[in-house]
Amino acid sequence: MVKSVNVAIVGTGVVGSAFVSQLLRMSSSIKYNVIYIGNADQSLKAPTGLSADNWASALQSSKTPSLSIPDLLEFLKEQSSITKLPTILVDNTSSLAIAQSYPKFLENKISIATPNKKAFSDNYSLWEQLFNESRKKNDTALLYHEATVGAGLPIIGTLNDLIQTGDKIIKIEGIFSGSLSFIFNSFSQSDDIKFSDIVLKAKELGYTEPDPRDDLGGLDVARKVIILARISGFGINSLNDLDIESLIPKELSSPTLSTADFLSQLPNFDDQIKQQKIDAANEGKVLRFVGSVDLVNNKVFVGIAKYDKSHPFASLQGSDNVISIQTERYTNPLIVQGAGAGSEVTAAGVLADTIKIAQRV
Ligand code: NHO
Repeated sequence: MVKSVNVAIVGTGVVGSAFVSQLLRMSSSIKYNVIYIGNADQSLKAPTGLSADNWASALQSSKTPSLSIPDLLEFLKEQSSITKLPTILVDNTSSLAIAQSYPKFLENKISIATPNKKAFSDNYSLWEQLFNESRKKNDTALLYHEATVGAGLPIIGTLNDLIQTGDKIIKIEGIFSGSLSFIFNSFSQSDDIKFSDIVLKAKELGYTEPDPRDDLGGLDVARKVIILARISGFGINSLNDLDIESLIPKELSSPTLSTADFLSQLPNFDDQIKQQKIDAANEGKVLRFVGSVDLVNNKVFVGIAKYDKSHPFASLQGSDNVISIQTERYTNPLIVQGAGAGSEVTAAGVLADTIKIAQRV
């Protein structure tokens, strides 16, 4: 008999759209019944005849508003009991409210695959609810979040495998932001290039968030670092416990400043970061925006660091991510490198998690 699972998808933006298309195009020995697709406005409940080519127009013309979280939970429970099939919720939003409701879905035997960092990098109490021992022992529902760090790169799975096989993590260090990777890789390429010009270029190429301050502030990197630290057993309580070195000049940190005004005033601060670059070059080094977790000294760092030109972080290309994991077994660090941002690779990371769940439930 063919194995079947129910799949409910919330969020159809950059990642969600690529996810739905990849899922509907995939050929598999498991049958994935899409029972719900919704975004912040509309939804399709128990749709039939969906294909990779028609789902977006079907959703756009739907008159069904999206379900509230409690209604979605009830709908999924009802569908599971009618179809007698396991259900997977795919959260492709960045909603904190949805993230906070994961324990409820899991308690009701609904598995989750997600690139949403909120559940794993917010307050530690939510992390504990999701990963405590009793849930691990009784879990009939699974929770996978590989794409919360490094998009589709195998980082979280690798880290979990190392820990579960008894290795001891010593240090994790990496370039975790596609946009900041591009900005610093380009900045180190020439003496004349201005930092503010690269930020503009990164925005034009679609590497940054619509407001580049969301990348420059370092919060996205900090969330990824918290996730890796927690998996490694370093229980950081919240984002407030981290010292994040923001690339937003203090003078431009007012939340009322528009994106356009921020970008037009950023050139006034080019000299500051240029001097940092010159100082690093005088030591034969380049600047990179990194995150690190030092498990020997219980220290976490998010900010600019200097690396020798021969270091793997110095030779990174484009918007790639690189993560180095040093352990008792891997005294020479294990290094994962490749595209760490973008809709297709991120969606593929979420889809790979969905497949793993479908195979295991
Ligand atoms: P969008 O495009 O804003 O889409 C969000 C969708 O969620 C919309 O359809 C919206 O209607 C829906 N939504 C919001 N609230 C909802 C609610 N309460 N109920 C139902 N629907 C709701 O966001 P993205 O870009 O598609 O991102 C989706 C998730 O993936 C976010 O959690 C994001 O953090 C995560 N993610 C995205 C990316 C990316 O490339 N866009 C990456 C990783 C994770 O690898 C990427 C990355 O790290 C990029 C990073 N900026 C970097 O490294 O430079």
